[in-house]
Amino acid sequence: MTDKVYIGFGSNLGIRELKFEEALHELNRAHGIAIKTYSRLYETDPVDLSDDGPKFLNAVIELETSLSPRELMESLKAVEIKLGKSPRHRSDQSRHIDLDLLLYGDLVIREDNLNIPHPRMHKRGFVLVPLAEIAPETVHPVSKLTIRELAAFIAPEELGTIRALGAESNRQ
Ligand code: PH2
Ligand code: MG
Ligand code: MG
Repeated sequence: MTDKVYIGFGSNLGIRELKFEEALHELNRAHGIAIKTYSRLYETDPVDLSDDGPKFLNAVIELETSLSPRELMESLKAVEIKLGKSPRHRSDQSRHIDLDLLLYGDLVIREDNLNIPHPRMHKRGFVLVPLAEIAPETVHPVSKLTIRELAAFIAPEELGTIRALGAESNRQ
């Protein structure tokens, strides 16, 4: 097993909590993957969707893996397909399941079909908030900032739309 790897989970169609359970189950079963921990689920407003879809549940999962980055990507794609994602799915459409490879240790890979760190992760509250819950001191290998530091740049208006499931509502 190698470096720590972080995977972003997202779902805004169907029974979203169930998809998360299924994703954890399938990842644990997959060859060369061991789940170490995962964040709570957060309900978030859709960002940059073209279809005006419902709210997402997002979470981040920490893995250890003996797979190469490319092998891991293939394995994530296979789990997405198994859990109902169309192979023709576009990233601006609502989905039952999305599993994004966010960080693979401190590797930086910029190739046609393989981009690590995930090229938009450092700007997205729905990634940084759950990631900061489980890995606040992890350093983003391009910006060299910690996840906690990156999360501090998220605008308060956006942070206000990100709510951990099971969290007490704010009583004033
Ligand atoms: N994923 C996207 C686009 N927009 N918005 C939220 N809230 N959560 C996501 O996971 C998400 C998104 C592309 O993968
Ligand atoms: Mg995504
Ligand atoms: Mg994706």
